[in-house]
Amino acid sequence: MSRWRVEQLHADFQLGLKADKVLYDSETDHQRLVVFENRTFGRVLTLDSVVQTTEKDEFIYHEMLAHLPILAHGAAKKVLIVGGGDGGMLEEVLKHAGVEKVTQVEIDAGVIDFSKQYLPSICKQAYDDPRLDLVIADGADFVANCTERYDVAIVDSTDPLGPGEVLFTDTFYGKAKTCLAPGGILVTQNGVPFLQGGELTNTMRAFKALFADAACYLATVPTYAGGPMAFGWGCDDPARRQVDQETLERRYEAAGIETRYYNPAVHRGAFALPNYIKELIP
Ligand code: AG3
Repeated sequence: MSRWRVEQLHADFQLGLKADKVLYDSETDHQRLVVFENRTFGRVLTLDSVVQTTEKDEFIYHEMLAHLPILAHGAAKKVLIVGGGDGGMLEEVLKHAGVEKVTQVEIDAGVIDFSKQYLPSICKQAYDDPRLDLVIADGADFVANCTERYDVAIVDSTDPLGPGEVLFTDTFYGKAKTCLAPGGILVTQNGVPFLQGGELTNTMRAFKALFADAACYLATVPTYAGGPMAFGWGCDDPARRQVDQETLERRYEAAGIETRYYNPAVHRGAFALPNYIKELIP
């Protein structure tokens, strides 16, 4: 028998997904983890009743947070992922042969073990890749003590509730910046601005104080309902955001990756912001 699962994220707005079959429902040390099957979206992962990813639309979010900064950088060898236990981000990042090392810092080992078993179509064989250095730790502690320098750092977090909250603070962003190599790029998940405008405002205020170039870009992910999702962009080299389409096309071709959302025209266009979102940026 199918039942509706309702996301409990916004005070005035709910997302309901039919659960044709619940495959898993349990508490880890950090959060409640559920996976259910939905006819349209495939397997759906929720943490504390908030949709994190689904088999059918995960490509949009993961491609836009992985390929966009890596191709904008042009020579990324070391990548840091904070969060992302489902492995979808890792899998996209590892598609780049030029990436020599990926450090992934995930607070919840339970999500990783679980994803290997229940979401293999999302993480594929990513966790077996020898380029991966997997660290089970709090992302905030990790960036505060990190001695390596990364070309691209991706914050693939939950929303700022529960374990993900610290990943939205000015302190965290400041420490994350210290993990970047010169000209390195920091990208972050910043929620759906129509419903979570304060999140974007706060992050953009922090980024403007920290980086020579602070911006955000957008992508529409069906199960992150309420309009496009915003991703933060911070970099001390403003040229990285201005790379022209022809150069991006060349890099994309050379990378030899297949994508279903990302392409260089979408990359450039993603930085065009509607006025209601511009107004949220200090
Ligand atoms: N993390 C971002 C989920 C955000 C959902 N929030 C929302 N709808 N505002 C996804 C993790 C996937 N690796």
